[in-house]
Amino acid sequence: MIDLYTWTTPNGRKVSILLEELGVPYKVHSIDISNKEQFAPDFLKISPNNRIPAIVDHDTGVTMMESGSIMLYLSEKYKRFIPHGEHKWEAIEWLMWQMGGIGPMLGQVHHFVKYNPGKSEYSEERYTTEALRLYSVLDRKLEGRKFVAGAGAGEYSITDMAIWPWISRFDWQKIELNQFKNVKDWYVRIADRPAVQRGYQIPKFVTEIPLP
Ligand SMILES: N[C@@H](CCC(=O)N[C@@H](CS)C(=O)NCC(=O)O)C(=O)O
Repeated sequence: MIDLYTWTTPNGRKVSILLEELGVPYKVHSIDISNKEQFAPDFLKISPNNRIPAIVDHDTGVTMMESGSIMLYLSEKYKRFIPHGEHKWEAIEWLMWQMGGIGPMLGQVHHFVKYNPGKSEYSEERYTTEALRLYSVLDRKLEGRKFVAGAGAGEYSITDMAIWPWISRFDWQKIELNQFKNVKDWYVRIADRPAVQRGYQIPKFVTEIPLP
């Protein structure tokens, strides 16, 4: 059994979507980051960086923070949702792109554009420009493909699951998704998956999945 410590955010949803796709039993623990629960001493023992998501895998004794690492761990444990051979590295390459680019940069867009508009014109412009650049990169990668990494037109993998929850906040980012046709088609394709719809509502319902 796996304990999942999470909240209703893109990084949290990455892992709940993967656990739903895997169909393995897990127990959800809500860490309300708006209530500073991520700073509780007991949570610090599980997630030394005071951030969600984190897991405790009681089958193996592994305790882990960092969503990218958790996704690699689970995909290796269950031998699913990671392409084989050379495409494994393509999947990891684009997973790292999400971890280093999409996550931190779109997180800043949420901070300045959604929650603090007017406080720093420079920051709003800088992170919006960066968001548009990252959406363009993803749009080019998805040209002629169904999924980000993998053989042929791509295989649905942890890489898609890591990027998708950040794109699901396109309205927060004031991104016109129709401007990025390949991203939009990919986004809707993944939004259609029952496991994604379940994982999106962990640890609780906030809204339906936004659709363009
Ligand atoms: N690189 C980390 C980032 C985790 C992260 O930033 N989590 C946010 C929610 S999406 C959080 O816990 N924020 C709490 C805080 O800022 O205090 C990961 O991918 O797991």
